[in-house]
Amino acid sequence: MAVLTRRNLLKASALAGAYGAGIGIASRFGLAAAAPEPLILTAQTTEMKLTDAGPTKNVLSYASREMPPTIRMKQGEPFAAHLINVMENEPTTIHWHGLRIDNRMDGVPFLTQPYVYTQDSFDYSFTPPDAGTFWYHPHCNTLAQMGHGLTGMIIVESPDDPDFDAEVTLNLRDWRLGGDGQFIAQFRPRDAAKAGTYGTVRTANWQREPQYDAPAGGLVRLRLAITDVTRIYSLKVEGAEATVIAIDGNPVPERFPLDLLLLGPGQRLDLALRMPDTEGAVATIEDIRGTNPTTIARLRAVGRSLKRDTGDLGRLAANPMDKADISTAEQIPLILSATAENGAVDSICGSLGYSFWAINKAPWPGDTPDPTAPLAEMKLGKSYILNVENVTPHTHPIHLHGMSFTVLSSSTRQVPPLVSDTYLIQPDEKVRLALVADNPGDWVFHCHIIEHQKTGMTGYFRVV
Ligand SMILES: [Cu+2]
Repeated sequence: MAVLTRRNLLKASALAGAYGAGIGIASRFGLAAAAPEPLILTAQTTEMKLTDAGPTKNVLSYASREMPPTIRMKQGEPFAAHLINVMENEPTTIHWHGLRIDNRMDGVPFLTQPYVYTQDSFDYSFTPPDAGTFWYHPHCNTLAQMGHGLTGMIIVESPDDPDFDAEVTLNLRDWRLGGDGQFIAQFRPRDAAKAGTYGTVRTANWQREPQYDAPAGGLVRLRLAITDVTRIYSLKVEGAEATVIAIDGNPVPERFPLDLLLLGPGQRLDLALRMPDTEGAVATIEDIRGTNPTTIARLRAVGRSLKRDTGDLGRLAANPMDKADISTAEQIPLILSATAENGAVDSICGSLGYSFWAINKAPWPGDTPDPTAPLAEMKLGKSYILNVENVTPHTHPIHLHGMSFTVLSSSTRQVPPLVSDTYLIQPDEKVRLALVADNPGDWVFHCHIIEHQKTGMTGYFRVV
């Protein structure tokens, strides 16, 4: 848990003044629009039955004895949330993962806002420019707070969304629990220096292998988010035809049948699932990565077949985004490496106490008022190509805040031109990601395996 000192508190309140004065950026994403009634999100300690061993204590959520709510927003319409922090000795923030919103709403302590201390609150208000499947989580003491429960899903609706017969949302995550159902140490340093520390109990929507009913022969929009701090999934559906329609909130250029798709922490997947015709038939969603294939959830066909056809589904509209000008784009090299240099700096937002990773040889010292210099300064409106190279023997879901990129090419495989905020980069892979620097502010770029993020694999871009 974060260590609070008087000195840190004073620093934070001084910063609060600086942020309160405003950065003076009028966002084209419509921060000035009238804010609606805010959704109240109360970060709190609760308990929850996650295993057969009885209720797990010290679970964190934004609701009592429930998982964080799935938040529904409308594309292009203002949204507001009032975060109240009643967790004990836990400063927090909310980051809206994948939403290209005003920098002051991005939820990164010190960089974009002061942290929200216990008994304090913060008002978030923004207009989501993109439709799709997104999620939200704290960006302060992230491993502990996300590990204990603070990960929720966001659905941004578009009036142009095609018609489905049902929608199922799955928040996929693990828990580090002992045999008594209580939390054990959130990480092991030797694992943080490798793939990360895995949970012991796997859940979908905080349940083990939940089953949902859906109309037989109907089309289900299945929205998945990997909100775990560590686990990479290889997804497969048995017993139903599953078509990939969107990845990371953005429609895929061409739909394709789901077959062993790898998705890392932070990533989302939208599937069009055509349910079996026979009442009672079950479709199974599985993770087949590693040696033990696991059932994630099941969908059971109910009623007489609707006899729908996936081919009848209208297309998802592309999200509004400027296309990068490749001919004039400036190249930014970004090398993801392991490093043992530099110690971790103690931080009010939690430090794991180790430095194992770096971007361009600079390990992030932690969420502090004095982070390292930006990885690069970008000019507002200009095009850039991020040349990301993974020289580690591990896979990293590298995530950019505030802006979407388009995948141009990979050194190791054929990649479709996906629009995304997260790229799962394999060992020895080089990938080119193109973007227009269209959103001013300081935007974090980090690995979403939270132990990697918190032990060095973090940096930021400054767009001015
Ligand atoms: Cu990583």
